[in-house]
Amino acid sequence: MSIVTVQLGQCGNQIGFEVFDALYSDSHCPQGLCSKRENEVYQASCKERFFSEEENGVPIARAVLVDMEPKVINQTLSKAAQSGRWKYGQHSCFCQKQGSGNNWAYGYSVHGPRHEESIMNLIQNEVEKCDCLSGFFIIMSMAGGTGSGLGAFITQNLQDHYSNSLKMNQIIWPYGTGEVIVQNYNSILTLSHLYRSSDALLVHENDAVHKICAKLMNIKQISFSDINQVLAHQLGSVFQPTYSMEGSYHYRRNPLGELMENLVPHPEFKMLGIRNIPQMSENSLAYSTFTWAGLLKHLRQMLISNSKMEEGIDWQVRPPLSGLPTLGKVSLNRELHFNTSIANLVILRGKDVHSADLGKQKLRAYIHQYTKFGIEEEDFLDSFTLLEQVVASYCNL
Ligand SMILES: Nc1nc2c(ncn2[C@@H]2O[C@H](COP(=O)(O)OP(=O)(O)OP(=O)(O)O)[C@@H](O)[C@H]2O)c(=O)[nH]1
Ligand SMILES: [Mg+2]
Repeated sequence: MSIVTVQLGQCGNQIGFEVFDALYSDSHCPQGLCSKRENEVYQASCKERFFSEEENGVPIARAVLVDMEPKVINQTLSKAAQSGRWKYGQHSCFCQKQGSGNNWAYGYSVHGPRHEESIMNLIQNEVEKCDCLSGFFIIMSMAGGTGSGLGAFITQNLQDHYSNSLKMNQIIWPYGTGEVIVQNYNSILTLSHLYRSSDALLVHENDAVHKICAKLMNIKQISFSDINQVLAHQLGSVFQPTYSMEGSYHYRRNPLGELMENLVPHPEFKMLGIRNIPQMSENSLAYSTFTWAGLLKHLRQMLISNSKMEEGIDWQVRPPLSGLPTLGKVSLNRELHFNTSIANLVILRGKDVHSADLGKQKLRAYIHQYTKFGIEEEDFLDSFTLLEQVVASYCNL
C-alpha cells in the first residue's frame, strides 16, 4: 500500500525533501547486513510506499508540493533532480507568486478556497497512481501562514473527499522565542482545526530538535537543513517497512493503518511524538557499541520522563506501580508521578492559555489581522474550547 505525501509551505517542502531523501538512502544503503535478496524485498516494499514508477530508471516521489511562493518549491525540485537518485513528478507542484505572510487566516480563507480545485486535482492524480492507498501524510508548520492555514484547509478537504483514507499530519511546533508575534494564534487555529479533520498529529518541536543537533550531533551552526535531517531520520524509522508476523521477506503492508491501530486507540488522543535512539554524528557512531536491551531501557525511560534525547534522562521518574494512582497519591507524590509525554506539550500550553500570553486582551491587538480574512473572535473561542477539552481529556488519562 502507498502513502501520498502533501508538502505545504516552506517548512513542509523543506522537510518533505529530506524525508524522501532519507527514505531513498536508507533503502539503497550499500552496506546492508542482510542478503541481497532480502535487501531487494525491503527496497521494493519501501518503493511501493513512497515512490511511483520510474522515469529513465529514477523513482518518482508520491508527493504533491504546495506553496504560495515559488522560491522554496523551485529549490526543492532542483535539489531532488540534482540528487540523480529520485525526483518529484513533473506535474506534482502548485505554487503562486505571493505567500500568506504568516497569516493563518489568509492561508485558510483566501488561498484555500481560491486554489482548492487545482490542489485537490493534483492530489487526485497522485492517488490514482497508487494500486492501493494507505492514506495521506501531510507535512506543514504550525505557525506560518500557508503551511498552517492552507494545510488545515486541505486536510479538511481530504477528510471530506477521502473519508475512508487515513490522514496523518506532521506539524512543526515553532521555536518558543524569536519568531513571529502571531505564532501562538496561528498555532491554536492549526491545532484545533486539525484535531477535527486529521486522524493523527505527529508533533515535532523545533526547540527540541535544535537541541539534539547541538548536543548529540555536535553541529555548531545549526541550519534548518540540519534540523530537517534529524527529523527525516526519525520519520524514516517510523515509516520504513517492518517484518510482518509471517517472518523474513514479508513486510507489513499498510504503513499508516498499522501505526494508527497501535498509536491512536481513541480519536480524542491523537497527538503523537517520536523518541529515537541512538542519535549521534557518524564519527561518534564508529566508536560506540549498543545492546538491544540497553537501548530499550533508555528509550523506555525517555518516554516515562519525557526526555526528548538520550542525554540528561531523569532516572528518578517512575511509572505508577499498578494502574492509575488514586488522587491522594498524585498530590502526595507529584514529582514521582508518571509523565504522559506528548500530552505534556498540550497540558503546558494549555496552562499558558489562561495566562497573559494568549489572553483575550493580547488577542484584541492582533485580531484585526484575522477578521480581515473572515476568522472572527468566535472562531478563536471555539478553538480555545476545543483545545481545553483535549487538555482535560489528557489530564484525565
Ligand atoms: N523544522 C523546520 N521548521 C521550519 C522550516 N522552515 C520554516 N520552519 C518553521 O515554520 C514556521 C514558519 O512557517 P513557514 O513554513 O516558513 O511558513 P509558510 O507555510 O511558508 O507560510 P507563509 O510564508 O506565511 O506563506 C516557523 O515556526 C519556522 O520555525 C524548516 O525547514 N524546518
Ligand atoms: Mg513561506
